Amino acid sequence: MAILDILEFPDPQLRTIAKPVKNVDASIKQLVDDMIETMYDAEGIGLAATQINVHKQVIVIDVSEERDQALVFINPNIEVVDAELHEYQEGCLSVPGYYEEVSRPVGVKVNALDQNGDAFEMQPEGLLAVCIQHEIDHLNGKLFVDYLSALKRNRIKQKLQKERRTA
Ligand code: GNR
Ligand code: NI
Repeated sequence: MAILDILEFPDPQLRTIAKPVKNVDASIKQLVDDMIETMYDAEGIGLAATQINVHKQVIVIDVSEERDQALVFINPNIEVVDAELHEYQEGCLSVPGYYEEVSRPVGVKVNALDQNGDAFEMQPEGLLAVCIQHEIDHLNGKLFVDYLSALKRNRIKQKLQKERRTA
């Protein structure tokens, strides 16, 4: 297992579109294990492969209190089943230290493969529904700051760049 480096906004690699996984083989299982370890180390509730500069459609999520219920989504497909929007204060390991309200559809249905390559479907609710949409955005090169005004987004970008210069 390995803890991987997480890219930070505005790294242009975060804009890369992830490709579908063709075979859930040993190398994908290794990637999933490393992503789960990296997510727990960073104290995040989710991680998309894009964030560790691997441009494959792989997501890990754990919204459990005990941090012992990791979910794996390979090649996820999402469908909105309830378009009513709910606001949630989102954060992102690629935008460390910033939290802003984002509106997303409250009901979604997700089809994906698990770490064994088996297909499954779920209708997540609450935080899990928010998180899966946030992670699928990463696979499409999108960040939660893209939902904010350009003014807010640029402020966050400049503060992060300044922090990094003086770190
Ligand atoms: O750890 C995370 N918390 C979080 C809180 C609200 C909405 C989404 C998230 S996902 C984030 C981890 C992350 O950056 N995943 O891409
Ligand atoms: Ni994120």
